[in-house]
Amino acid sequence: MFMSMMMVECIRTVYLSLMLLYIALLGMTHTAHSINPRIRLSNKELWQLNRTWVFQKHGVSLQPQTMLLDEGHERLYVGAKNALFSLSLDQVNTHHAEIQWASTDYQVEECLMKGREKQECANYIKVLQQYNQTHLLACGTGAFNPICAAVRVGHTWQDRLFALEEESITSGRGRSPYDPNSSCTSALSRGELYIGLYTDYWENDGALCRLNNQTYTRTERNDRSQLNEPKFVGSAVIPDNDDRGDDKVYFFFTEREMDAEGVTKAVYSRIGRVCANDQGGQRMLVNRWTSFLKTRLICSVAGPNGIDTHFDELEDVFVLNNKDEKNPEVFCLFSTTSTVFKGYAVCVYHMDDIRAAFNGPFAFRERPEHHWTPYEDRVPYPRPGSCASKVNGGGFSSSKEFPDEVLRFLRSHPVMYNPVLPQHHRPVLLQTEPGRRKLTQIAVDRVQAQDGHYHVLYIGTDDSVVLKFITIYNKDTDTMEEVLLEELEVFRVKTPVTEILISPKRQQLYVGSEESLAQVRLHQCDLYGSECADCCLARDPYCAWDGITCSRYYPAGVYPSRSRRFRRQDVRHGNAVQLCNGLQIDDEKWHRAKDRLVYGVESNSTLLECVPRSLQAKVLWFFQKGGENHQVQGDERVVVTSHGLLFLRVRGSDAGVYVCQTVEHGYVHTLLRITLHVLRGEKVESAIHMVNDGDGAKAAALCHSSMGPPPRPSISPKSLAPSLASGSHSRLWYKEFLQLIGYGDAQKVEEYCERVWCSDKKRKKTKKKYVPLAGEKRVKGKGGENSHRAPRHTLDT
Ligand SMILES: *[C@@H]1O[C@H](CO)[C@@H](O)[C@H](O)[C@H]1NC(C)=O
Ligand SMILES: *[C@@H]1O[C@H](CO)[C@@H](O)[C@H](O)[C@H]1NC(C)=O
Ligand SMILES: *[C@@H]1O[C@H](CO)[C@@H](O)[C@H](O)[C@H]1NC(C)=O
Ligand SMILES: *[C@@H]1O[C@H](CO)[C@@H](O)[C@H](O)[C@H]1NC(C)=O
Ligand SMILES: CC(=O)N[C@H]1CO[C@H](CO)[C@@H](O)[C@@H]1O
Repeated sequence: MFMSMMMVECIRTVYLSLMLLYIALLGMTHTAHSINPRIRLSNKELWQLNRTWVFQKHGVSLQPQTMLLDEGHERLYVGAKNALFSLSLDQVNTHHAEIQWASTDYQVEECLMKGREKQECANYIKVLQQYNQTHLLACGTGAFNPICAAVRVGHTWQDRLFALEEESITSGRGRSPYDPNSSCTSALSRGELYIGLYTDYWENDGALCRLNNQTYTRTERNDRSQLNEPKFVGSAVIPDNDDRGDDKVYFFFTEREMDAEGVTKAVYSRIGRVCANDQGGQRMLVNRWTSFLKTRLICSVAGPNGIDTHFDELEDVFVLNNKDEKNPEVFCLFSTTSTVFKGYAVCVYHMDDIRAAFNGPFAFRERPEHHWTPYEDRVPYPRPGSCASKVNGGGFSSSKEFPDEVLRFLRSHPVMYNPVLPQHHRPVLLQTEPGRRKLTQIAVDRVQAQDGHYHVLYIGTDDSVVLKFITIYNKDTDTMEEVLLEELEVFRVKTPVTEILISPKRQQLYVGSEESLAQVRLHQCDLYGSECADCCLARDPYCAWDGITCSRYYPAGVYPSRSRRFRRQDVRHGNAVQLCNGLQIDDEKWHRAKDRLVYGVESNSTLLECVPRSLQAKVLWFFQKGGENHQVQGDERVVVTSHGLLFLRVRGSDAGVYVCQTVEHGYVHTLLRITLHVLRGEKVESAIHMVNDGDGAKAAALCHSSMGPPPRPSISPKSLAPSLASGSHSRLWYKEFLQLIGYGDAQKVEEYCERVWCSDKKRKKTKKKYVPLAGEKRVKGKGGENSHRAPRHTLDT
């Protein structure tokens, strides 16, 4: 009885703390960030805009596990199931080369006999590194029997080489995991492979290793204080100073913290490091790291009541290289470890802070049940974790000469006391809405804009999408602003993004998934709109208003001086009012607003469409009466929807002029003026009868006069002009009209029009290649799926 009450109490506490966590997340110091991207592009739209290319093996799932960018050879290498591909960086779907590297029948047979699934018994490439100028190193699972080989790529791209060196095939044990699904990370520097992986069949031995031709160095086997159920996420070789002997290898991983009973509990994200030249010890720690240290990576947000919410599950790492190769910026994508609540955060770490943590106090605890404290006694010399290098006095030519005392200390103190805190002590990006998509991958570009440089974050999701963000830190308020610039659906079929590589040189993104590999251009400035305000409001650091269009921004020297004078860009504030208002006077703006005529039928529903290009703009409606504008607030009869103003039952008194305005960052834009005419019910009835009775001659005449291009947007003054016989869009007029008055479903109307009015040939003539614009979406028609492709936004193009 007592026990069960305790249980209930315990569950309640857990529940309460989850609630608190959630509330804390809601009340965080981030400024309100819009959920909508400024532009959302479907996969189809990306294609129509020529912004993407896709590499796919028809009928075969690609299952890329590794991707490697080789700007020197202008190729993208992809390690897949039983195959390696070399793709053109220009256009991934052209001129590809392929190496088939399957396991032998015997190996597959053996794998199946071990009780493995057919799917697993194949050679999945898990390691792909540039070995030297002419060769790659490739390692695969080899149907649970890892193998490695050298791949010849030639000196330059002109060699057009891509071939496996058959004689170089060797065992890949310790260089590739056995299981295709196993986590694994590797880096290659000066002929040495640094790798984090599970080295054994049963996935018991997680290790960080260095391998070359002759030697290997690794973490201790079965030592949970070094690694405990690690998940390997990333790795990088980063120099400390100009002495190569001081180069460090950093590993990013998660592991479980052990409690007093040795029972594993919470997951932590870690950064671990070793000296690149660590040769292991001489008498002790033979073939073991003499320099391995690790510490915790913190990515958390402070709640209003002092309870921090931690993002402890490291999902992906991106090391953004700098001109100063010693100081790249490290971007980490985290999620929460809670199974109830999923939130995501991106934190940025500076090398100064990382080094400071490793140079700080070692962590120490008397017994496992005690708390960690900073170790305050004497630390032996040379300081444990330092490298055998000239910079460190040059007293040791190799780690084999380190005193036993140093090695013993290092083995008993592998953890640093200070964690690494992120820049600004907070995430730069936060996604806390439960039920949203999962975030899987990150890549980052550094972009120079007029008002400074920005990090553009590309984040892959589990549903085929790449999100393009910038984040802006406000020093005065100590807050972070996230701007979601674009949401790109890079794959046609919903699938998780498994890898993102970026080529700043080519301004391209290479995105991998199980099925295929997509290449996507980083920006398409003209999509933001054709006016200065559209461009400024977009706040895309790649883009600026050049006086004529929204186009690529180049920092200096590229523009002729004349056009630089007209250049407008304000990434930080998106202040279009200030930047663009001089360019068009208000009066002129008024006249630029399009006029529309819309017919409604008394007591029936009518939609006044107005969809701004920007999904972030707020739409306001005004009704003009007696020379004044009255804002339409909406009620149970008149609803302000995201597609426009919807009258559920039109009344005669609704007739008049409606103005659709958008407000974004204080910038007011009048998009449309719609004049609504309300028709009396009986008149319409007779019109329908005319159509139903099949006034063939008249209908045919209408068809012949409807050879013009499809009007856009669909409900335009012209297409709705009541002058039936003379209108150049009569057929469309009829279609719209019939739909408008709620005649059957759209499909029927379409069929009816086809049958009665138009031959196929004529219809083809009227078809024009149609490129949809951002923010454009299809809506459901009144009677089910709307089959016509009416553009649903009404900005001038
Ligand atoms: C895309 O490319 C094709 C062929 O190269 C071209 O015909 C088409 O106009 C392009 N579309 C756009 C939107 O640029
Ligand atoms: C990886 O694991 C998932 C789920 O656990 C499974 O569906 C998939 O087939 C595995 N992949 C391979 C290549 O074994
Ligand atoms: C690169 O490595 C391969 C394999 O070890 C070797 O055969 C080749 O000569 C090396 N190439 C260069 C340019 O060093
Ligand atoms: C491996 O070592 C052998 C001799 O130990 C040497 O001849 C060969 O070139 C080395 N290969 C590489 C790839 O370093
Ligand atoms: C043209 C027309 O009047 N259509 C419909 C309008 O709404 C009434 C009542 O909802 C219907 O009876 C009409 O058919």
